[in-house]
Amino acid sequence: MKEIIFATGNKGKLQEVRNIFRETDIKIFSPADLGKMPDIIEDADTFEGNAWIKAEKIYDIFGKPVMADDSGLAVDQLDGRPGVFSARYAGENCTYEDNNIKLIEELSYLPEPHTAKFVCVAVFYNGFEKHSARGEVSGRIIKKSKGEKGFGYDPIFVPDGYGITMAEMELSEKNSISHRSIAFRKLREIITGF
Ligand code: ITT
Repeated sequence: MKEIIFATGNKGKLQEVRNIFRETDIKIFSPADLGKMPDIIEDADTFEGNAWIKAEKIYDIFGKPVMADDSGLAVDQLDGRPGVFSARYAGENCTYEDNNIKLIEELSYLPEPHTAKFVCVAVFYNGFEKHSARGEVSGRIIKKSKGEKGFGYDPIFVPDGYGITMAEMELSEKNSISHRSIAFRKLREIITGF
C-alpha cells in the first residue's frame, strides 16, 4: 500500500479526498495523523500558487509524497470574490457561518441570480515529480442556508441542474459533481493510471 499525505487541516476536504482514493492502493494520511498541521501562510494570489505553498511545506517537513489543494468560491457579480480569500472572507478566525452571512448580505443589494462557481486546484509532489489538476462546478448562491452536510459555502450553493444545496447532498452525490472531485480524479488518474 502506497502512502500520500494530504496537506490539509480541513476535515471536510480530508473525508472527500479519502473517499475518492478509497478503491486505489493508496492510503491517505493527514498531517494531523502524523503529528500536527503546521500553520501555513497562503499568500499567493492564485489557487494553484497556494496549493504549491502547502504541498512544498508539508513535503519539507515529512519527506513523503504529498497532495494539497486550494479551493474557493468565485461569485460573478463580485468579480470572482471571495476567491483565494474564501476561508477567511469575514476575517481571520471567522466561522463558515460568518462567511455565509457576509456573502448573503453583500449579494442582497444585487439582482438574482447570483451565479458563482467553486474552483479547486489539486497538486501532487514527491520530491521530483510535480502534477496539478483543476476542477470547477457552476451554480448559484441562495439567500438562506439549507442543509447540514458538507462544509464552508455548501449550504448556500445550488449547483446547476439541481434544486438542492451541496449541504443537502450525501457525500457520494457531492463527490459525483464537485470541483474537488473533478480535480482529484484527474490527479488520481495521473498518479495511479485509474
Ligand atoms: P486547508 O488550507 O488546510 O486545506 P482550508 O479550509 O483553509 O483548509 P482553503 O485554503 O482551500 O482550505 O480554503 C477553501 C475555503 O473555500 C474553505 O474554507 C471554504 O470556505 C471554501 N470551500 C472550498 N471548497 C469548498 C466546498 O467543497 N464546499 C464549500 N466550501 C468550500
